[in-house]
Amino acid sequence: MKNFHNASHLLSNQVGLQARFRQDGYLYLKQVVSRQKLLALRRQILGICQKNHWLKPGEKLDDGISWTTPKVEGEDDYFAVYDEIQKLETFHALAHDFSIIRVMHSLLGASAFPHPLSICRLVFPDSELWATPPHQDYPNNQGSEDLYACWIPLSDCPREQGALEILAGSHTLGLLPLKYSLGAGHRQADLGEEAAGLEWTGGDFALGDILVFHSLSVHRSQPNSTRQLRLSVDYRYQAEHQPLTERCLQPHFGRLSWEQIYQGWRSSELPYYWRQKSFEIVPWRPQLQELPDEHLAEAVRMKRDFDQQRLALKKKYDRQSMLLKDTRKESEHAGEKTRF
Ligand SMILES: O=C(O)CCC(=O)C(=O)O
Repeated sequence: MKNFHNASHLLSNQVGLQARFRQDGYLYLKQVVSRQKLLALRRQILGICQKNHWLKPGEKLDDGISWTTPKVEGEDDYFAVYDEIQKLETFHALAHDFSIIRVMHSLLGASAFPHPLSICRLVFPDSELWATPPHQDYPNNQGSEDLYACWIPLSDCPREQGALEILAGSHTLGLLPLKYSLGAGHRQADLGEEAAGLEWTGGDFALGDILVFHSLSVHRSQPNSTRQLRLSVDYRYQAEHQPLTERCLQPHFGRLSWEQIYQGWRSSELPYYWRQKSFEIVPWRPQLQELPDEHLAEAVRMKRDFDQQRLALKKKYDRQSMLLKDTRKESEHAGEKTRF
């Protein structure tokens, strides 16, 4: 696979930055966002994961070592953690960080603003069937095609931890047909002949690096083959006076209201900031997310494989927990003996 082109040297060259983005459909920018801010957010999120018994007891919180059967979007256990993350002011505030806004201003003009729909991804090891499939963002957001995502890992994120990859130049292919997939969105782009000449590009991210990409750029992630949870956030930006759909103004998954999310926030400027922006709300087009009729058999097969794999994994993780409990009991017992 080709390595990302590092466009960091173009950060103060608007014409150059725009030309690179037009050519590749993405920008890989190194050391853009404050590592301290990202680390602080990471710790808040891992604190929530720890409270919900997702992390290995006795390990450093910052390492985020996973210790439970993989959870995936849509499950109650996943949402118990995710809803708490959605309430974090720092998580939503990061979308407005000047380090990112500056890049979006260069690409989209001075009116560029983030959608309030902010996304955090919690990607477990041992869940390769659920790795993000190749897809375009446009069918999930709709509105303006000039909608650019910013993907930010909340740690160093080498390829093997499931870093995002881009099919460079795929934004020029137009909207691709869909087929079923497990993983975020349950849909993947059906990459036809036209995509055959394009190359997947990727790389190892360091904390502070970002990936910006076009709503038609095909992207995917590798499975997470480390022991750590892969934490990342993704935000989307567009210029004012462009169309957008109502769902981009709602919290991700629509489980909480903004009132619930905003409780206890310190900033008075962040809540409902988008109400000061001008844009046209356009209807959602369900046909852009439709799957071919034949997808059902494939969907059932994939889900069955996933369920079987999870059952085996549950046994593995339950055994690990038992072993850890036994070891702890033994060392407590040994401690008691030496005290007497
Ligand atoms: O983080 C991931 O694995 C998926 C991210 C993604 O698909 C996106 O940002 O659009």
